[in-house]
Amino acid sequence: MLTKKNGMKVLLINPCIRPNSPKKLLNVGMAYIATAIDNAGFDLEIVDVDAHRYSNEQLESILRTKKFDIVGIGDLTSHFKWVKGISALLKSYHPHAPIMVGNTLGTSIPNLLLKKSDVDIAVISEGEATVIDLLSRLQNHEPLEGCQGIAFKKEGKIITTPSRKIIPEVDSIPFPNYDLFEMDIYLECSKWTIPSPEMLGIAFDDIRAMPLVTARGCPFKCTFCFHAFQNKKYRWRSAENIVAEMKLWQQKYGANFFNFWDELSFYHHDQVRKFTRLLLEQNVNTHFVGSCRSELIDEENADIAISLKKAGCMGLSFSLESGNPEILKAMNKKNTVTDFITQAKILQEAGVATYTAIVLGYPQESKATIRETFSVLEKAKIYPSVGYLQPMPGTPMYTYAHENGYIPDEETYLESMGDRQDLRINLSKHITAEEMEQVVIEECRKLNKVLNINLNENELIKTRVYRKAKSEAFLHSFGIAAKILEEDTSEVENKATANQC
Ligand code: B12
Ligand code: SF4
Repeated sequence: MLTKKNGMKVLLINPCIRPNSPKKLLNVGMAYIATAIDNAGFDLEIVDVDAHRYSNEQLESILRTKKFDIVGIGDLTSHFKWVKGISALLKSYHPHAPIMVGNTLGTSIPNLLLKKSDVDIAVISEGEATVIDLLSRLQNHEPLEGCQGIAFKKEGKIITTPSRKIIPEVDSIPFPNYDLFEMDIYLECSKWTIPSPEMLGIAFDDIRAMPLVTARGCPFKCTFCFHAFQNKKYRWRSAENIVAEMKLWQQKYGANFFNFWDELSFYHHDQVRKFTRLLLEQNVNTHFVGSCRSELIDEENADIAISLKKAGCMGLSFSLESGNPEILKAMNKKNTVTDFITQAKILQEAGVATYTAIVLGYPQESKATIRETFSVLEKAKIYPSVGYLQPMPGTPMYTYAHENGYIPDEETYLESMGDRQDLRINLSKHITAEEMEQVVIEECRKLNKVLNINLNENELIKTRVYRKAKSEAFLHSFGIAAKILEEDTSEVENKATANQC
């Protein structure tokens, strides 16, 4: 019999984004939604494909017999194909249960998603309040037209309701209730999520890392970037609220490392100063990595780098994207190469690791601009996460690619999306795809040598954490990583791919 706390049973399906990865990453966005649903008293069940790595056949047999009144599917835009398949399957077995999808897919292409799949309701942008409003209306048989922040199918038409205001005070959002997920599985794999485990001074197998979202959105509008809080005000949590969450996970799950999964963790000097001061005052004694922009730290406020280090910051990521000023302008990045190099130097001197990403393949890209980007990386002494421009729906670069004939059919393109480390569309007006890939690999090879990173040929682009596992010393100190070496090459390749964000 169906147990109903509040008259409705909600099923959430957490997809697996990278099936070959040893990493199993808690779905924080879904955790916030699940927490809101559970707190509102609805009966909730989560089918966690990522945690269990269910095959499509296993998932089908699980879903066939499940009982629920509404189902929500987790996603990224690059998961369109999968969401389409799962929604068709759900409809075939449960034709009367509405299917909802949120996150970047629901936010960036609500209409296309509703037209081209069996999804019934797209939840747009911030999900907590919208989902509860939606569930209450479904439960009380009230019209969905009154629910702000959704698009839904009705009698063959798509109805989009007015957008919902964002939660003004992010500190008021309850911490995610991770007990709704199988934490043993996630904590066991969490060691794979550390960018530089050798810096920690903790044995690899003892690492218990947790994700934490300290801010929502980003005040910038780079032309290639889309996130679910696009065009919404940038909001960051108070230092007190973040530290309280860190301490809770230390106590509850033995967390000794925090990955800040933000668009932008540190924007203002005061924000960083308050946070680092509080961590030290309260003796939190932990490690974390976060993100910032290249202009956060310069010679005049280099003290920030030192206090970050003292407070347990192991690394900061700040994206260069391109070393060419014209391309940076086209990206609307509002960054300078000089700031990037200065900040890298200051952080490195303070003992904070520096990570960056590059986006190659804008229309202005040429062999010379690619070389320019790599020469900046060499000066900054950072080996990047290399990626190609993968136009994301909802961005100016997607509109450009669509309008200029690079995306003749949107559905086909959406189905082809995946890791940005693979070049799918070449927008460059100056070089062919083959030329671009060739110069990129040559430049990666050179940088690998100059920075003495020791990456294998097959890891030059699909690298990140795994590249650290290549040094003998690293392998000896960290048991599990060593096992990878004994595995066959295809497995090694998968793991390298898996570690690329
Ligand atoms: C963790 C993460 C990942 C993890 C995902 C793990 C997981 N299971 O969640 C991994 C490493 C796998 C990943 C991969 C990629 N990622 Co990523 N990732 C993130 C990151 C850093 C954090 C996500 C998060 O926790 N957000 C915080 C929560 C609170 O926000 P949220 O997820 O948006 O959730 C809210 C709403 O969206 C909504 N919601 C969320 N889920 C659901 C579900 C339902 C049912 C409903 C109704 C509502 C709802 O409610 C939530 C609360 O308000 C974000 C950046 C960011 N800060 O969002 C990028 C981000 C999501 N990733 C991004 C990108 C580009 C990628 C890659 C394509 C990059 C690459 N290397 O190729 C790959 C995908 C590759 C592939 N093969 O498909 C983009 C989004 C692109 C897009 N349009 O989908 C982001 C926004 C970063 C950016 N600014 O570029 N990523
Ligand atoms: S790329 Fe970074 S700085 Fe630019 S809009 Fe996206 S999150 Fe903000």
